[in-house]
Amino acid sequence: MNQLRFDGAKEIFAKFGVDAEKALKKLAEIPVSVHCWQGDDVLGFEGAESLSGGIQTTGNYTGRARNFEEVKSDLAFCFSKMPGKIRLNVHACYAVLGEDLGKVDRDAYTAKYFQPWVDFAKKEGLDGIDFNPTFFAHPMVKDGLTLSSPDEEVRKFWVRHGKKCLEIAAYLGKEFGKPCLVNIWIPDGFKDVPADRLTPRLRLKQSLDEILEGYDRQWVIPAVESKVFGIGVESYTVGSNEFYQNYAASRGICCLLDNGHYHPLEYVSDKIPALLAFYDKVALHVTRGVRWDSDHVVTLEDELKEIAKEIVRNDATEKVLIGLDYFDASINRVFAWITGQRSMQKALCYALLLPHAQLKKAQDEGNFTELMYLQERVKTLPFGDVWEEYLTRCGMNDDYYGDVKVYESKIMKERV
Ligand code: RNT
Ligand code: ZN
Repeated sequence: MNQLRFDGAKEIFAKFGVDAEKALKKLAEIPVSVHCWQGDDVLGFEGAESLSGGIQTTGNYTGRARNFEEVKSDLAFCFSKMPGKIRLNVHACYAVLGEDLGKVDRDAYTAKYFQPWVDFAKKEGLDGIDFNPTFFAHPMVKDGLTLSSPDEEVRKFWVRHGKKCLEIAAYLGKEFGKPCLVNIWIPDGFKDVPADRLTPRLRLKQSLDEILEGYDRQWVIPAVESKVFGIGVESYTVGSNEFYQNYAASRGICCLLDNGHYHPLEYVSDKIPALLAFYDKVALHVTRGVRWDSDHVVTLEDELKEIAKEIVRNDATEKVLIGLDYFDASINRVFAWITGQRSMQKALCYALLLPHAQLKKAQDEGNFTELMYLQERVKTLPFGDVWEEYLTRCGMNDDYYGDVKVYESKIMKERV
């Protein structure tokens, strides 16, 4: 049945000059970095009881993972339902500290605390690990500031943390033989109108320079993630878009675009090609902001398709590093994890099946009537049949809801 539908779909796509077989091959090669922080509401393993830094999970659904074992169990379940090439994105606050819990602080973290993650990722056959320093949910965040703090003790603590994370990342990169993306996001900013907008930025610039001194260029790809505002940090953000784009360009590092971090009518799909004109790598945090940076689960909506199109039609699948960043506690957390990853894959599948050459030709020849015709025409081509065939080839199918419910009742409901 599936096969028949796929054969039919293949013929239809071929009429538009698109090779569905080729698309499926390509889809299986594009890595998506899955964030480790969806299953436990971004709390990590250091004993944090709440989140801070202007970000928030809302909801109280049963089954939050409470420790490394539970996170691993949930992730392993999710990986069995996530098609395609997967990397794992680990935050420093997920250090597996063992006996050192409470004794070793973030400015002294080393690779050994992440070895259990390496072992897990290898066992799961993942493509590699990406890494993130954690500049939030910690007593050394003073007055909401970290790397831009006027308090030298605070600023230096976070610089040490950043440097340690780059060392850990070099280890992770080497372990998998693939460079490790290290994303720097800090919560620094002010709730109300600041008296000085420049000096905190100059301090951030200095801190970043100190962190990046002598990092391993072979195995580490540093990135900086900007933002407009956060909860309780509404009036001023030190790490703004302009600040980081200029910083990254002048230092030869990478920008990370989180599509929840811009004004509602600014689109990351438009920013990707703007940056590709200047950078050889662009990193993404794919999320779904609803009215604010709410980090709703990624679903297959227009902007996600637009983002995927920019990656595919600019032949940038190796230049754009795709990572996921959402956290929803109001629905089953493993369902959320799987659904977001599948949505990203679906969007890429959709984009890989579009007749980009024809569309581009119409644009370049000024045939805007034909362009609109084609753009509308391809929207209803049987992409779902190709997606289902992809899942079949990955040993999966689209009926994952039932399995999630079984996992929930057997494993997650016990966590009270
Ligand atoms: C916050 C940023 C950041 C975090 C993660 C947990 O607004 O998006 O990327 O979500 O580091
Ligand atoms: Zn993000």
